[in-house]
Amino acid sequence: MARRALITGITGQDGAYLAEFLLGKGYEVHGMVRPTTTAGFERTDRLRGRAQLHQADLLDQLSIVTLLTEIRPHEVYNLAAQSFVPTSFMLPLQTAECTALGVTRVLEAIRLIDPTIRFYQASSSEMFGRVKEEPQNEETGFWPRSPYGVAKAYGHWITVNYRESYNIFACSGILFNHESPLRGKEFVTRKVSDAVARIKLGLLDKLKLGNVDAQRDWGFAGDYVEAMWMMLQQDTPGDFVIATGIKHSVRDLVELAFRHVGLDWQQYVETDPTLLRPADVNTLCGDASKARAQLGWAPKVSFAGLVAMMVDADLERIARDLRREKSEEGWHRDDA
Ligand code: NDP
Ligand code: GDR
Repeated sequence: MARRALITGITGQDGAYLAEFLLGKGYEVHGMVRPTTTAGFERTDRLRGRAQLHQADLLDQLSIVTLLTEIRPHEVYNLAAQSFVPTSFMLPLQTAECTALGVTRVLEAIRLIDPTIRFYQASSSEMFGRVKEEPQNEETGFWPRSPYGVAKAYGHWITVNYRESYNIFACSGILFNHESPLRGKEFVTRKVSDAVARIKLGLLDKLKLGNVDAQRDWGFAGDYVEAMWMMLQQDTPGDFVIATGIKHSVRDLVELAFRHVGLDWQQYVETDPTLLRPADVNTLCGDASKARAQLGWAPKVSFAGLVAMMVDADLERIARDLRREKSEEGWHRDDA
């Protein structure tokens, strides 16, 4: 009998990659979708007929209980969150309700319905914030710098607490930034790849950014979802940092992305103070030695490979949309 997995946040970037990965492993995949989804179904359309989608909300305890009772999954991957850092400064309470307390709601449902369900919590390098050491590992202390980071620190510790208190197989994956062509356009890598493609195609002439000195350890989402699954296949649960161990600045990212299409970034990029955060995380770089040793996990896609993949995907998508618009215009002219 196929193993059943429930993914919260299946309409997000990681949800799409994880669903595809689990289907490839022969899982019966179920996804939780908010009736008021903001991400929409663009990413889940490709899963149609292969993954089953169900309505529920991390803000609503009974909806989660009902869902677990219906599906009775073997594994739950809690990827749902208000995940954009600037929004967390604007909506700190909504962020806490979803990104922090939402974790407890899922854990409570597991405790009530079936404590043998294996649980993965999507924790974040944003918990390290103003870093206490470099690189950061599972023992590094937290100093979150945004309501989002604070909410994720709560989610991490409640996961540890339910493991220690109730013996639930609960793992916290402390994932550093991971990106892909499916990344939301509000995040800096995709904002850059989308703008570079538009500039190259003559549809845009400026790209406005905030803190270009910020440094991040960027990896490929496809590599990172594999680590989530690996954590739940261990004999004992634990917490793992997932990262490449290499950091780059936003400036490096921009330079590389423009160079990929033969342009000089300095002619197109402007800094905009309104895009600066009340407090930012200036540098992050992860040490994934534990994951390498215990899970046998290692990233496969390099930073340069990731940037090229994202810019090429946006070039292709936008050029395709342009062709479609032109051919539709042609149809309308013929009709007139
Ligand atoms: P996305 O923002 O792409 O996806 C977040 C998902 O959460 C969406 O499907 C969204 O659905 C869903 N969601 C938001 N609010 C609720 C709610 N109240 N109830 C149910 N679902 C909700 O994030 P990613 O895929 O990039 O990340 C996945 C997880 O990993 C997140 O928890 C994120 O914080 C965390 N993380 C991500 C990292 C990264 O670099 N990508 C790094 C470390 C951690 P919709 O809005 O459509 O309802
Ligand atoms: P982050 O990702 O906050 O690290 O959170 P994001 O891509 O938003 O920012 C990374 C860094 O780039 C700087 N920056 C800009 N960021 C955005 N979004 N837009 C800009 O115009 C811009 N200019 C500079 C930011 O200041 C920041 O320093 C992501 C999310 O996926 C979280 O959910 C996840 O937990 C962490 O990664 C790990």
